[in-house]
Amino acid sequence: GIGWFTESMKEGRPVAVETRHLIQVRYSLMRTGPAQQSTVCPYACQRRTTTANKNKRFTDALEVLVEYHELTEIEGPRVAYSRAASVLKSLPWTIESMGGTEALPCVGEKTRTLIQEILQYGRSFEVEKILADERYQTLKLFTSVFGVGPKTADKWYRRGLRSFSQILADPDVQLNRMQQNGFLHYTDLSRGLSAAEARAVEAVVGETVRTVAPNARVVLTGGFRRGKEFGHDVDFIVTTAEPGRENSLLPLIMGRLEEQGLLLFQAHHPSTLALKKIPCRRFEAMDYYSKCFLILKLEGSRVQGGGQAVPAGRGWRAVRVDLVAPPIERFAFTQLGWTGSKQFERDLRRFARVERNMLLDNHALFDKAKFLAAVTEKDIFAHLGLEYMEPWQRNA
Ligand code: DCT
Ligand code: MG
Repeated sequence: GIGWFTESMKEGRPVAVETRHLIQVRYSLMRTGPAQQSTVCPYACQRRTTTANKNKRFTDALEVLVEYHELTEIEGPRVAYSRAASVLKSLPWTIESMGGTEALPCVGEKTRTLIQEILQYGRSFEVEKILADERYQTLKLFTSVFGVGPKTADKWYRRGLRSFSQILADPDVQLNRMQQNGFLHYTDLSRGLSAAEARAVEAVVGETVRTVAPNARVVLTGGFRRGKEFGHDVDFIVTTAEPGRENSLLPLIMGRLEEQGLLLFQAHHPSTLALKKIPCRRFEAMDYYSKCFLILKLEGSRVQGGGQAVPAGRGWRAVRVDLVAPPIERFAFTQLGWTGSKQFERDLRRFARVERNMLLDNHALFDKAKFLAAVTEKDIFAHLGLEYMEPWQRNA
């Protein structure tokens, strides 16, 4: 995947090293089978999870349950099903019978029933019930709009709204700027992005940063760094070695994108780092760095094989891009936090807290009151006493 490739390019490591690693992974896959099921580790940050999911038929079903509980904001089952899905994604074999599933960590009775149903009937009745549920379908539709979260979606649902046209026709619905742009660019943004499109965005953002801040560093993060083939946005970290300068980077970059006519939407959140107490204990809480959520115009000519990548006759498509600009001494924590996956991050923090009595977030790692500094992600894994995981092994 792109993340894997660009990683080795950026860090100047020969690709051969990565290949050797891959062979090692393959070798361990050959040796590991159902007999070793009991050795599956309970935390996602202890398991190597690539994008090659061998249990997709089960994890797709579990993800419907995760999404349903996310949309209806029911925390317990959401956490339980996310953990179960993540364990199944990490397995180097495909589950073909119930034997051994009771030994898997985080796989409880409900998940086992679901696996059994899928093995026996090819589908899960609970999942089918949810997929047919009007509330689920509506909340899923509404939250697919950029700027609309579960709370707003539920408010609209409770007002009796069921479609985009009803929302847009309702005089009492006030859309904020983000939501207006979400509707405006809905078709493009709901299509998701390919790795080729992400690479094109990386080139555009890279050129822009080099123009306005030649000493700044910009690196790809998020799902595409993990080697995903599709994503909903492209995430980048921008930083500079000049102290305090990171706060002026994003306005400069947005200004240059605007000049080029590429900026369709921007929401900038200046840093609140100086005001806040870190670490923050809630994962879902945003970090305090300067960040911006953008919609950019991506020209088809910039995309390799661009012909099919953009809508016919238009020559460009809208893409979602996030930029975050931490101070340089926080770079490693930001990179580890923003690379994801979300489940990997949740388990990293939980592992730090429960197993090591430490506190980890996107800003820092604390052992009691002591801040543990890190220059690279490897330093953070080492502080936690965890084996290093490459970004492409973090698809938990
Ligand atoms: N993240 C975080 N704090 C949040 C939300 C997300 O630290 N409040 C991290 C976790 C993943 C990473 O940022 C990127 O988030 P997304 O772009 O939402 O996820 P992704 O893995 O890149 O997947 P996709 O963009 O394809 O949905
Ligand atoms: Mg992303």
